[in-house]
Amino acid sequence: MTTIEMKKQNKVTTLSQFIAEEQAKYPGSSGNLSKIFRDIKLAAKMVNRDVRKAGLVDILGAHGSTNIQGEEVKKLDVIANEEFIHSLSSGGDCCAIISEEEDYVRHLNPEAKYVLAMDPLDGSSNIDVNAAIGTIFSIYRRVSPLGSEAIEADCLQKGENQVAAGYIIYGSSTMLVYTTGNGVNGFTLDGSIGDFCLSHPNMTTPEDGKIYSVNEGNYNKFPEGVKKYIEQCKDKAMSARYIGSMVADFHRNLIKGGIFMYPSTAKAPNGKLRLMYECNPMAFLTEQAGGRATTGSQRILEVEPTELHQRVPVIMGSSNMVSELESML
Ligand code: AHM
Ligand code: MG
Repeated sequence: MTTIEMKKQNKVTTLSQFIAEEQAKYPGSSGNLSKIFRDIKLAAKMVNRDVRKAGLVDILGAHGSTNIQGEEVKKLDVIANEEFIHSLSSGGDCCAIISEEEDYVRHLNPEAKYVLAMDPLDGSSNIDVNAAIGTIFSIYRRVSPLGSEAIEADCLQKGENQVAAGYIIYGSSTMLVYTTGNGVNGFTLDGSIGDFCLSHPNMTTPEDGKIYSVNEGNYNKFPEGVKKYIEQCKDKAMSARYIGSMVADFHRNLIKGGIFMYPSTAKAPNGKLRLMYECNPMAFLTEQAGGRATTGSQRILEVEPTELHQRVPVIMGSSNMVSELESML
């Protein structure tokens, strides 16, 4: 049945309808969070359009600059960053945005009460090879008073303070998956109506899985416990699945069950992935889906951030798998 046919039978719930219904459960709600989702949705559709036509027009490849971590910035990264910032600043419901692609805090409406953290286009090494990529976002309520410029403490909050988090995966279809702390729901973009429709209600991740996702090229530099765990995965003939695009690896494991990790290595003791833009939002989603997320020694959501682009080792996914690895560290 097509979405249009389902709509005729009143079987389709769009993202906006779903959010409005959720908001109605909180009569005193200001609706600002819903408006941020409206802006995220618009930007997601614009990025989706650009990702889909990237091979046809000249927006693939390097931008010619490097971001603050010294990595090459792709053109599409820059475009996605601009599209999200434009949509969220026009909407006026964020007092600040922090982005993996930006060196500093971007101050927006001082009267607004939310801060948004994002990785506008994650997995960028996959852009040129037509593999799945994604956007990751995370929303915090500011701690400083309304009416003034956001301060560092607004932007550097523990993951457990997130009021919402989610991602958009630009894969074989485009999906937006999010949580506001009441479970996880997934919406698929139906191009024929130009809207995200509820396709994966109440997503939960299996307690156990058969997939392990890690860049095994770094194996020799992993901590001994991680090496032992990987050997055990092989002994059990589990499936190794690793695209190198966190959103895509995460999304698959969320649905099928599995463990995703980017552990510390001798060269990078804090791993590669960023706490504010990648680990915290994914950890919130993981826990909301029934899984676990840890650095190996601490729950990700309890890590006290000290800088915007901070990295942490990450192990997340099916709860029994994460606990087992943890016990080996
Ligand atoms: P990016 O934000 O520059 O795209 O880097 C993050 C990506 C993740 O999506 C992915 O899990 C990881 O880097 C892959 O790194 P590696 O190629 O070292 O395995
Ligand atoms: Mg990233």
